Amino acid sequence: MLIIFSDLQRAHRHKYILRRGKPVQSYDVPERIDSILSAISERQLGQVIAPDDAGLEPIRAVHHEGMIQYLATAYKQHSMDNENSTPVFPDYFSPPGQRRRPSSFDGQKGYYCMDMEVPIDENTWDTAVASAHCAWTGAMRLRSGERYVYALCRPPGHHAGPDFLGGYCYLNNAAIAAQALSVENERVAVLDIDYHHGNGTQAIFYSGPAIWYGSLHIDPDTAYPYFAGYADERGTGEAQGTNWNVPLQPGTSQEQYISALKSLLDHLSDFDPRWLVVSAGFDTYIHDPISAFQVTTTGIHEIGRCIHALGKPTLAVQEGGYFIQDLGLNVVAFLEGLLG
Ligand code: Q9C
Ligand code: ZN
Repeated sequence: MLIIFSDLQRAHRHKYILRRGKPVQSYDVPERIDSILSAISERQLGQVIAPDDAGLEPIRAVHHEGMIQYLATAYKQHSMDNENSTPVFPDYFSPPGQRRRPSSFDGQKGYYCMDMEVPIDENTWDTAVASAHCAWTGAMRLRSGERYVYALCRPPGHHAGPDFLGGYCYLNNAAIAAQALSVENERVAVLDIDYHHGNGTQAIFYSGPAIWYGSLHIDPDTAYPYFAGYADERGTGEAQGTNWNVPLQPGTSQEQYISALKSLLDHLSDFDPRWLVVSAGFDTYIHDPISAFQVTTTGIHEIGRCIHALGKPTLAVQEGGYFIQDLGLNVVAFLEGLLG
């Protein structure tokens, strides 16, 4: 199988994030990449290639120009009046129903951000773009006949919406790939198996009938991203019925997870997409530091097999997964299942 990875992504390292008002270490550390790459080379899973430079066009297809410009320039604007160059965090947020985009930088920080887990530093823009280009290149390779591609993306993407950042995510890699696959309105399905709901991806495709979004995740009533991911969110207008959320309870067993996955895949098959993009997070893992599911490495392999059975050309895009020691093992277990 073909694997896309950019060394530029290694420079992405949060100095700290804020949790309950305190600076703490992020779970999204660069060592995650080493765990994945060494497992891939040990199992000789396939050739690792660097992404093509696609510029900003494919990013503009899913994110607002204002957010792109904000993200590209935020650190520079911030460090002009901060000599100690801390990362950028917002001080103000836009409340419900008050989505006016201010021209001031202090206002934009909150307008484009949903939480304190997406600090912006001197490397954020370049690494987020490199990550997006990995996913985009994967999409292009599918189009040119590759059957299975894995994009090793970091930072992850599925919490980034059309005009917001959040949950370690800056640019929505999977959405950028899905949009690039949907030329001439070809149907694309995005299946999200990360532990968390992909609120960004849902928001991007919520009114677009050509792109189906389905996700299994921890009930947002109990965990991040809290404000979306509920079962009654089904898409809007022409896209009514193309959004499927399956919230699962803390303690969900492997059997419960696989059986919920199989029913979601039935709906995916009914949509009959030409292409499949998987938002592949492995924070469902039983030992993950932020998971409350009971999925083992064997279960993750089984998830890959179930997706293989759909028989679609598939791009897997890396999202979460924070138990570093077994992350590579889990990625490989999934990809070997996906290959059938
Ligand atoms: N104490 C992804 O997996 N915060 N993002 C968790 C746990 C939310 C994770 C805090 C983390 C978002 C792509
Ligand atoms: Zn996650």
